[in-house]
Amino acid sequence: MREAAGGGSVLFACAVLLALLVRRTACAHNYTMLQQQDELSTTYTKDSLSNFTEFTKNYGYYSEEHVVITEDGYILFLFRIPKGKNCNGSVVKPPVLLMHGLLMSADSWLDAGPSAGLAFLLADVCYDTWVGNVRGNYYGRRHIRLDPDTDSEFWDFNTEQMGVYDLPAIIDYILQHTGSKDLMFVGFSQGCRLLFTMASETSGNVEKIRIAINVAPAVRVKYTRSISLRLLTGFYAAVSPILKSPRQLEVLQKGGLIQTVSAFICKDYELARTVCPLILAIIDSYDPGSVATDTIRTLFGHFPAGTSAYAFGFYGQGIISKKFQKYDYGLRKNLQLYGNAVPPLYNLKKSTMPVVLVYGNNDFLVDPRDVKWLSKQLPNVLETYEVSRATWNHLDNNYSQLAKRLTFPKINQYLRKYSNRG
Ligand SMILES: *[C@@H]1O[C@H](CO)[C@@H](O)[C@H](O)[C@H]1NC(C)=O
Ligand SMILES: *[C@@H]1O[C@H](CO)[C@@H](O)[C@H](O)[C@H]1NC(C)=O
Ligand SMILES: *[C@@H]1O[C@H](CO)[C@@H](O)[C@H](O)[C@H]1NC(C)=O
Ligand SMILES: CC(=O)N[C@H]1CO[C@H](CO)[C@@H](O)[C@@H]1O
Repeated sequence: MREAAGGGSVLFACAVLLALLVRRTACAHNYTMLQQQDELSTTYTKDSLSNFTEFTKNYGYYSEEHVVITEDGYILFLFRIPKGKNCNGSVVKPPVLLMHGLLMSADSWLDAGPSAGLAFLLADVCYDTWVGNVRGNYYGRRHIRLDPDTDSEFWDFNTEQMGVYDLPAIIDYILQHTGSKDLMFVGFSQGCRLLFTMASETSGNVEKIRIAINVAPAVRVKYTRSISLRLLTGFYAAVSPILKSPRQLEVLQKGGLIQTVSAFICKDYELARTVCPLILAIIDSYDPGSVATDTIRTLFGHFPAGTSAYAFGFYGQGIISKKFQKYDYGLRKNLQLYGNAVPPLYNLKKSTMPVVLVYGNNDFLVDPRDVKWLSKQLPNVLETYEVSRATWNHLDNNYSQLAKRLTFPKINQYLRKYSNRG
């Protein structure tokens, strides 16, 4: 298993070396041009250094910061764009909640900019757009009692706690604040996993979801094709029981080695155009020309956004078990907790809200076969929609310039239909 982490690091180191090489070659090739562009194209983009509210302000959008405290004491930032800059009419009801993916944050809904970032797009067609965060990323790194830098207990969570505590707290906050009795949910990847976990493990919450749109839902991950993700999450699944200190338990955080180096390399226009798509391709599959170079320069300022070793390793467990089941704590604690040696399955039949599933054929993280399986388990699926681009992959959902044409219309179609305006 040491080799597994080694594999990830070796790939990453290769990408870094390649980056430096391309940079040198490019320099030799047209030094004058680079010199002219250097000022603008090699510094960090303004957006990559911006937090959510600053980012929206960079484009003339007004947004708000809210704070949600979960039942178990985690303090999470929740953002809201109450009305987009280009919305002329009145705001559509009920509110819409966006939940980000693994190792991401609310910022991932902005990174593609106002012409492709879903938070901008939705706000511009007049949805009251709320954007959540989960415990462990840089907007969820506080607790009423625990210190993430010194208390290991802070990091003692996986996606189950995010689904059981974070998501219901966020939903209740929005409903209370707006006086609405329900909301419309749009999740990406892990965001969808939290929704189905909440439905399975809590009661009284499904009723608060008028419709749930799930883009590349990471629920069962039996067929995940990404080698690097398989290796890395498998590694964490194996070693997490022996990790102790907060420094070991917080993984891939903002300001950590991987994020800092990626952001440093990819801020450079030339490298963002040539090498950084390959870094993304190591994680996902290759879809050339889909993600704009400036988006790449920006997104590594916000990705990876950090989580706990257990939450990360939980995906590894899922890849190994090939099931959507609860966390495997090992024989002794499983018996104590579940009364069974093997963790029980999550109950997908309890997800009775209307559901739309959206997936890409070339997604190496969330495989189409797993999405089709999910579609068969759920009791109330309205549509399972394949994005009409053969090379559409996982990260395109969040970063592609083509999202406005390829996924947004489908999302908007259902949100319209289920909104009060209809
Ligand atoms: C280098 O860039 C300059 C400025 O953009 C351009 O005028 C010139 O043609 C380029 N030279 C080569 C060899 O590409
Ligand atoms: C975002 O930046 C603004 C302005 O610098 C600051 O006031 C605010 O506290 C920041 N918010 C978060 C969540 O970091
Ligand atoms: C806003 O108004 C303009 C001009 O009337 C129109 O073209 C545009 O589609 C409207 N935007 C929305 C989001 O309704
Ligand atoms: C910021 C960003 O690019 N968000 C994308 C996240 O995923 C949705 C669903 O596909 C896209 O439409 C958004 O553009």
